[in-house]
Amino acid sequence: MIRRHRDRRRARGAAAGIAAALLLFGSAELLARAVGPPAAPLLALGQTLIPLAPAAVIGPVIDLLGHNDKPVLIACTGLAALALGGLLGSLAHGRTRLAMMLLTIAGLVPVTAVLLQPNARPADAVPTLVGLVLGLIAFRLLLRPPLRKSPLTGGPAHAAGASASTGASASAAGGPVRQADRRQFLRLAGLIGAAGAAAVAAGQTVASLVQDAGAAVARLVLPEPARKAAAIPASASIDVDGVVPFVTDRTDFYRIDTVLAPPSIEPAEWSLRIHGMVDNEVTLTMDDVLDLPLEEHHITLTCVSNPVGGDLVGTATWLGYPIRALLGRARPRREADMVLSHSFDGFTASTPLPALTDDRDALLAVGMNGGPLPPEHGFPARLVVPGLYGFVSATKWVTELEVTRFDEKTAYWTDRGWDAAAPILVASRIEVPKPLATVSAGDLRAGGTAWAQRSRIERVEVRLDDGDWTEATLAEEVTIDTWRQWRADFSEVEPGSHTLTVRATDKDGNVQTAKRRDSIPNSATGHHHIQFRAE
Ligand SMILES: Nc1nc2c(c(=O)[nH]1)N[C@H]1C(S)=C(S)[C@@H](COP(=O)(O)O)O[C@H]1N2
Ligand SMILES: [Mo]
Repeated sequence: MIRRHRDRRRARGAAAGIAAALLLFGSAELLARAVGPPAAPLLALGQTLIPLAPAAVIGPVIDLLGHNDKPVLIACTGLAALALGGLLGSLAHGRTRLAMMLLTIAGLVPVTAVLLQPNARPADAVPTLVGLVLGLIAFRLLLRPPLRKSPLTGGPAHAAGASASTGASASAAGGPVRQADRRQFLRLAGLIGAAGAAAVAAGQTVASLVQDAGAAVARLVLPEPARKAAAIPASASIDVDGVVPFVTDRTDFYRIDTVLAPPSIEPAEWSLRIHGMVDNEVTLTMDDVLDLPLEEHHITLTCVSNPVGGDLVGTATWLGYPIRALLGRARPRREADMVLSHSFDGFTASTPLPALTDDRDALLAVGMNGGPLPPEHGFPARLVVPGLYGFVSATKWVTELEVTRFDEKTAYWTDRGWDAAAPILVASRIEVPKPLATVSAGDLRAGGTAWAQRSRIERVEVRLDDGDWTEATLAEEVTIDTWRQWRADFSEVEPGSHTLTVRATDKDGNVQTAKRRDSIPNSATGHHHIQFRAE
């Protein structure tokens, strides 16, 4: 009996704890919309966890979840918070005050996470604090002692004839009262929980609307380029249905970064400071940048985490100013060998100084495919450096270029086990047919993309099953820094299962290796192959 009684109180405590947590996050997320994005506690909690993730789990998580890693992280954080609320609530059974204390301590964790955000102000803690107070009040109300308990206090419960019931006999004698009491509890808990859940949902919806820095993006008017990129010839696209477009649409461009929501930065408040081992520190505002003679360049950007055959690669027409010229103004000292670029969100990348001062088109970019940068691709300004993976070069929301040395400073990913020196390796992938597709037997036309920025694609070869490597037809090359499309025709493909494999060779004669390795520390290798059926 006592045991059942305790179990019930535990369950009740757990439900109250979950409802309190829902209310905390729901009301705080909603209030955060009025205060600003850094104030949102779920985002802040998730964001605080990201840099703590051990290198060994980051690669597999990216492989497994790809673009879904962010929503999954937020959802897991939310569920963990609810579970903790339930656990602490269940400890209450009778000791409500202890549970309240533990819940308060737990509730201060998201408050701290909010305050740890790179651009948080004290006011950003207010929504979560308000949510915490509301959650605690709800918890207290839900675990209020039952109405009937003691006959001495009198009250409505006695009508049901439970006046003699105390202690162990309570559950036997107090049926209808207890049921009424439980119904009342469930109703209240349900109400609070539903209100919290609704608030979270509303908060997320509003968030996606408000946080879209769309308005600021639309207001930024870019100047005509002083030097336009040559138009992309039709012959740069191979004639195969299903091969991705040569220029990647802004909305299709892969996104990799460590922020759960892109920061919204007003161009008027943005500046870039070039400092460190320089003779002349330089600071530029957005107006300064827009007054410079900007250049347009087609550049293919790639992520070191791209799995073999993966889609963490894209080509855009970037508008910006050569970093070489900016560094020329700042005059790096002779002993410097690296530029540590800093982002508004705290991310850093270490780029070898020569890659930013040689003749390649390394850009401080403000435009992408004819418009400003989208918020998730670095609005209002980012770096784009041909020939280097994004993690050592392509800092989005860039705010500082710190001229320094590799033996003095390290960057976000190099601190987590990736190599500091990471030139892009020659790579190729099959885009048509799709993996596991069914095609007609007989003639087969395959197609895809290959890249070897800074070197050029010299040759692409394709192999059907265990056959010989056959040379693919290459589309026209646009620049040394863009990918290249290919096509290969096969005839008399027999009905049944087949494997298609691709490999590329760059202008320096480097043949893409068949040796499989992981993306950490400096990119995955191996040939991309797919399976398909002919019928
Ligand atoms: N601020 C910031 N910039 C960043 C990153 C980041 O996590 N934070 N990721 C880098 C990595 S690993 C890559 S591959 C490119 C991806 O750029 P994209 O998201 O525009 O495709 O951005 C780079 N710039
Ligand atoms: Mo990356």
